[in-house]
Amino acid sequence: MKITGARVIVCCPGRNFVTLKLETDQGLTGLGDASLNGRELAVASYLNDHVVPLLVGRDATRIEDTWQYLYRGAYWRRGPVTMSAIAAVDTALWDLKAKAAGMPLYQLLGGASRERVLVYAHANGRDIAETVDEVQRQAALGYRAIRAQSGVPGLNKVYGVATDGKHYEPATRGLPREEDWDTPRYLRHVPQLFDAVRSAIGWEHELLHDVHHRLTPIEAARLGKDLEPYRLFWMEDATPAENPEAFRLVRRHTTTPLAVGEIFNTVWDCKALIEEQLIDFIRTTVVHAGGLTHLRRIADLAALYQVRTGSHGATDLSPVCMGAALHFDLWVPNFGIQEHMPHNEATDAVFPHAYRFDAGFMHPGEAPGHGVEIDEALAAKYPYQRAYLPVNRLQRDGTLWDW
Ligand code: EZ4
Ligand code: CO
Repeated sequence: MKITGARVIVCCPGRNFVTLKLETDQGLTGLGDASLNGRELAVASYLNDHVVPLLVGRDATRIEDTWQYLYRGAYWRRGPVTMSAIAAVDTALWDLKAKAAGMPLYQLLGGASRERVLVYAHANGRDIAETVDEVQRQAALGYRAIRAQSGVPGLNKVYGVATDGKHYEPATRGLPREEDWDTPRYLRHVPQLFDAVRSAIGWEHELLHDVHHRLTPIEAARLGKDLEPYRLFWMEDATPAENPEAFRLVRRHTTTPLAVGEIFNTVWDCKALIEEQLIDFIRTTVVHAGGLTHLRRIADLAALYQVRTGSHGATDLSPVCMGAALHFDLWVPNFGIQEHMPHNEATDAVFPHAYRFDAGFMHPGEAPGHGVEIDEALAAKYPYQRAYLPVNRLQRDGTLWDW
């Protein structure tokens, strides 16, 4: 099976998605997600200008060799743009191979390790009362695991909290929005939030929280300790992870489980954190960590240290990524949980898919391949719109902070 064509499709059914479509001499097509929030066109160019010319004429069945060719063969390694582009090719090749075999992709990975995939929902509100209501609403929808985020008194815009009282979507059209931040206010507030949530919902549901890289290691240690009574499933991105040693300090002080990795691109970003057992969940995802071929390598390293997977699954990863991720999740032996934010109706219409939600769990479906397609005519009705993620500044003096 030879690759005869490769096309990059950029569309914006509410937010921007970059999709790679491979065509073959057998008439089969394969899809891969290449979306990188706020830097979409860089990946589209990397693919169009540098990768597509390498693909045409290649043997589509040589997934591993193509991965190595694009990674080692580029000389320039790693980074989110490179690894998202490689991921798109890799995902499309797995899709093709599974379609050629007439099997759902999870069968090629080794078959199902479980019946269904545990997912967690997002609940957010402008204050604690609103968040508690939203947690209860998500529980009523059937979710067993729920991430809770709330506005912080005295701060205008906080990560994870919708401004319109609906779904949280961080990217905004035009130039980046500015948010403000104050660590002492946040640290006082979050334990109160989880106290209220546990009082309202009890102990049957798993609860999660995303710190979104805002704390220093000792502050993260403090928050982890303060949250111990509420038995979180995880505390996410408690401190930036460029310096993995920072997590030693957090780990030394708290038994709250730690999750990291949604912005990691390769196993090298994870290596020290996993080998030193500084984290409990690795959040690398198909699109930003080099595709299924590389994600599998990360998961296998993690398994040696009882670190489980918890892949990123925000709405800025397209349904193509979600479909591929669910096949991975159904197979991967050391599965932990999968993030799930439902896409809007327009996105679901552009990307028809076989995956489904039922009572707190998802399943990738039995369609051959990863089970996600693109309606190109519909996608063409939603052209690219410039959009950025927000930036964050300290309320006190305007210093640029981690968003
Ligand atoms: O900020 O996907 O856990 N989920 C997250 C997301 C990320 C966005 C960035 O594009 O942290 O909301
Ligand atoms: Co996150």
